[in-house]
Amino acid sequence: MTPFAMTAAVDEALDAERELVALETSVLSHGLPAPWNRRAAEAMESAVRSAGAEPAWVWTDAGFVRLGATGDDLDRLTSGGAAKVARRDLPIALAAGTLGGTTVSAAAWVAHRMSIEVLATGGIGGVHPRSGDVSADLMELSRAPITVVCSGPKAILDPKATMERLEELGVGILGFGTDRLPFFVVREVDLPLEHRADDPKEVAAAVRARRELGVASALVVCNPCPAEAALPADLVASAVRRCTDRARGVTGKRLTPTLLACLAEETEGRSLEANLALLEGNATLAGRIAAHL
Ligand code: PSU
Ligand code: MN
Repeated sequence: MTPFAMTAAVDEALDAERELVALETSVLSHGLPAPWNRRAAEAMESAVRSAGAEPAWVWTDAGFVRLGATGDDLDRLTSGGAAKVARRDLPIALAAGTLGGTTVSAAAWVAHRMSIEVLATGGIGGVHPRSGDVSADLMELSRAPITVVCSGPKAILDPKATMERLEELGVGILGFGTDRLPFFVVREVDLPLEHRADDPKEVAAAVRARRELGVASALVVCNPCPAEAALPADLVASAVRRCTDRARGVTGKRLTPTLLACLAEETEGRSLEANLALLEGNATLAGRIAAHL
């Protein structure tokens, strides 16, 4: 029996070879509080569909890796009871029947396994300042030949150290409409990007070239947070400094969700507005790239 279970919509899209966009679900289960997570889910789904592709939420439940989610499924994923499932946790979560939200590392692995080429998220994981914590997203991006549309690394991370790791791991980076690194809720920071695309078609061409070459690492498309929702870099930097202090002693999987919750508190909810806006923007761009493949 296959360990994958899909909704009818995802099944039909796969059968008809219609383009799909994989969506990680740990942003729903751990990255955003209610009701923001449910709103993000709806906004991302309609964004992918409007762009001409089918959304495929990646999650685990009752012994299956699930692709696609109904409204009831999304209610369960956003109501606080789900585990955070990284790639290494997938077999264990399956065996235990865990309800789980997948991180980028797990969703990237599943997307590649199911031949889905594009994945959308908010911000990828990376190198945390001081604690020595490094997200499993980075290693997985080095061996999942997919395209991840994000707004750069999450603003709770060390952007420079994260970019150095991505270079070492051979992960391709494309700025979308920018020459500088998008930094999650901050539109961009002063780190130059070598490569830029201004049109989904250009990204699709790079995806096809990667496919033809058989290069095994991911292409990360860094799409800046919409200007009207983005936060000033200095405001976020000082909030993150306070949060990093407040989160001292928090380890493992809880670190990123703890820092994101703290960032929301320290910015009086503005980081949530920005997170929602960039998730929607990334889902749209992912759908448009997929539609060009
Ligand atoms: N993007 C968001 N919010 C999130 C995440 C991404 O806007 O919460 C999630 C992704 O699932 C990413 C995870 O893979 O955070 C990183 O967690 P960690 O640092 O523990 O690897
Ligand atoms: Mn970690």
